[in-house]
Amino acid sequence: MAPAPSFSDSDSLFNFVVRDGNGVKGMVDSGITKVPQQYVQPKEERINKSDATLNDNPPIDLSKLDGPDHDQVVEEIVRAAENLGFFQVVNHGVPVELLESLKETAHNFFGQPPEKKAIYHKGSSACPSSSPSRNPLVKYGTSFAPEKEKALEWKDYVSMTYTNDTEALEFWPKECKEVSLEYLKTSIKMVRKLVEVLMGKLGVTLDDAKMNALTGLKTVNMNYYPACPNPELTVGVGRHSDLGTITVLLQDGIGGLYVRLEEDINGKKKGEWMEIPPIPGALVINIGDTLEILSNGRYKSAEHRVRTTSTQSRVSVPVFTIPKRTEKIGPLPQVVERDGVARYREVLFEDYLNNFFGNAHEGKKSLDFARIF
Ligand SMILES: O=C(O)CCC(=O)C(=O)O
Ligand SMILES: [Fe+2]
Repeated sequence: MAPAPSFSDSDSLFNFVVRDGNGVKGMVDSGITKVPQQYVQPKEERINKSDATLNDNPPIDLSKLDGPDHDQVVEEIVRAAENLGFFQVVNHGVPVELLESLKETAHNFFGQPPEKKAIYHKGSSACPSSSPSRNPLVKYGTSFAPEKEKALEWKDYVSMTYTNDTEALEFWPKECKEVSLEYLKTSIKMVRKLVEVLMGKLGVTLDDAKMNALTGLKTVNMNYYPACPNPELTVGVGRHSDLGTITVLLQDGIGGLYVRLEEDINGKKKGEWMEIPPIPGALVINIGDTLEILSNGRYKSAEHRVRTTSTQSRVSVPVFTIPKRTEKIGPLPQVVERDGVARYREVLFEDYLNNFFGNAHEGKKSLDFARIF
């Protein structure tokens, strides 16, 4: 790995952090005392803690789906998906001890020397994109779309795609493969239940093949947000919605995840930001663009973002469930018939995916790709 450059010019910083795979973590460890210009967000994107309210909705107890309160829990899930697109769940079937191991594992993974992580970084000198040994299922990186962004995001990540258990255990980093796989498998069970509930409310029953098509691409990410010398100038993740069907998110106890209200709800105004507070043992669920499109806009893909902190490094571990690339996604016919109008066109999911990853984060603009104006 190259020695830490002075960061006196923007190319040397970009090369060090992005190209050579040192990440934000490597830059922080090199001893910077203030945030480099490339990370300074335009004023309108900075996060002011005092501008947000707290989302104090209690978490939804998913074990009650199997008991006499089933209908009430279904209502809670549906209402949250329609209003905010974000909610928290407990008794979700993912062992609580596993959640603790995942957070610890994420810290350990990112705490490794850069050269251990850079082998998973496409195009770095440690792993040229032409290399035949390049790992097909794992990607380590920093920010979201560094080549396209006006300001970089203060985040490193490792992304692990699931094909089957054997390949996960063969290709995923040995430091995190076991816990990540167990997390993915237990989370997917919950996702299926949630999708069933949400589709059921739309009058749609999905057979196994359709459920697999809508959740066929599964990824576990570990996000690492190093402590930041100027949190008021940066973002951990900029405003975006997730592209898939449902995201399951484990956040640690630090906080800093915000969701934007798309409509006035319970005395709170459209456009306001709400913090989703950490709740020990709970998981955060959010609706992605795919479910918004399928439901013809009834379920909200929530715009969200993450702040950084000056004192501690934050980790989060999302599981993304995403349609298969070959799937065509559009509003479900039953819903369009009822609504009398289709608000989105049908798109090949591969095209949606390429558009999503080909652009910097910009709120819910990703949905414009499918929106009928
Ligand atoms: O770190 C978080 O809390 C959220 C991360 C996120 O939004 C994402 O990875 O898509
Ligand atoms: Fe997200």
